[in-house]
Amino acid sequence: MDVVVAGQGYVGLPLAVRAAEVGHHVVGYDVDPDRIKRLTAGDSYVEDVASSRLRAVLDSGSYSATADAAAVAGFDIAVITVPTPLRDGVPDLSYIRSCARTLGTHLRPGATVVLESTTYPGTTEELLLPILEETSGLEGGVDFLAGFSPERIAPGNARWSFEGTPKVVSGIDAKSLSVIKGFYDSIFQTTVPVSGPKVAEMAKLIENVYRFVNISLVNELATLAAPLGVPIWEAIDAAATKPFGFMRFTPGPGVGGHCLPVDPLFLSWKVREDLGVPFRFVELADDVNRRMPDYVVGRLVQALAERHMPVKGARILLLGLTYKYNASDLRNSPSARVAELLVSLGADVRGADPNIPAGEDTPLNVSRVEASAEEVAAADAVVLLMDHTRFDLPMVEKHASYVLDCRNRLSGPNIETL
Ligand code: SAJ
Repeated sequence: MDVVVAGQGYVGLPLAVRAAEVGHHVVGYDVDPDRIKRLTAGDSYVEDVASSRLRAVLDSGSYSATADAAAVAGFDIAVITVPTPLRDGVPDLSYIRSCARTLGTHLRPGATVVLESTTYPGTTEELLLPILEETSGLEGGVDFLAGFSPERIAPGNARWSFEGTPKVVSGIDAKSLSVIKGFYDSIFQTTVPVSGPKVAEMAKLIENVYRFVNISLVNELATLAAPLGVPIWEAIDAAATKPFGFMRFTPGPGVGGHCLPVDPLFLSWKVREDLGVPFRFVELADDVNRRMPDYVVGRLVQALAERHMPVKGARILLLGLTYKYNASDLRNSPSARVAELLVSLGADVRGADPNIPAGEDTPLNVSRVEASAEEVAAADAVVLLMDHTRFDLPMVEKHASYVLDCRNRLSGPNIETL
């Protein structure tokens, strides 16, 4: 099929390249000219898409990248994979709107549009469809087809490949579902058809609300277990030996990323907006998770006080600045709030993260250092925020005078865990 994938980020690029590899003719459309320049040069900026794969589909002519909206004309199926961020707690669907208008102007009878961007239930039928109809003059379900299919990208997940992860698919009507399922059947090993877009939109949110709430549960447990004198990590590991009815989550300094702290709040916003009531689990989970950086700093101030050391002027080394294990992504990373609080308390804060390229500027107001024995030994306190494999943890144990270990990886007389 002639495919357009609108948005060539960590969701759109893997889909576009995979679709090209299985034989579709794919145009990767993105409004960012720098991205198009890199893609056209065969330089992938998405960790799960090797540049060699990108070059192969470019060379075969089955994939091309463009920022020119006119180049999307003539598509059989267009997939929207643009960001859906929160702006001050309110869903920002402006990228979906502008993309829908662009696709609508080139929509031909018989074509199909699929939304993949994570959003609240109702977006496909109440927001996307009307824009496509207004800009094309065509009627959804009659002249063109539409549906929703959530992304399940798990960056760096070695266990589940892109095409091996089951894909939920939906359509605004039976014909739409049939065509959309057929398209994804050509790419994914398993597709899961559901009765309509709202089911698919909600399924995705359930997946991430589930994680968000369960992570906040163990986070709150950690803040209660410490004063109760219960080693929470050991207790969780013991609970995790239950072979059924339990999934292990672990406490941390907070919940970062572009999925978990965002997607659940789309649902709680929609519930308040439409029903005028709170979605209490999500709002509570958000409150607990947001307070974890503050809890970490509180523990650190307490530990320094026990060592007769004011936090003002104390030299603090933060290890692990990105939001996820072995990932280079800083978005919504809890380290930013930890650093901000410590700087506001007058501490001398340094940060080390081998996953962030040396020259890359970080939004954190910390000076970037190497995780060297000298830096560890010179710190009045070390905070292990993210236990990347590239850290030499035995070295940290050996040289640190005190560590607040937020990932339960270290042991020794000067180590405290969250
Ligand atoms: N976190 C904890 N404790 C846990 C698990 C995670 O504190 O037990 C923290 C992490 O440190 C991180 C944040 O939560 O700061 C999010 O972690 P995550 O493992 O959920 O990673 P994400 O944000 O990349 O989530 C994505 C999601 N994928 C999609 O939305 C398609 C999520 O549904 C996946 O399960 C997850 O990737 C994954 O498993 O890789």
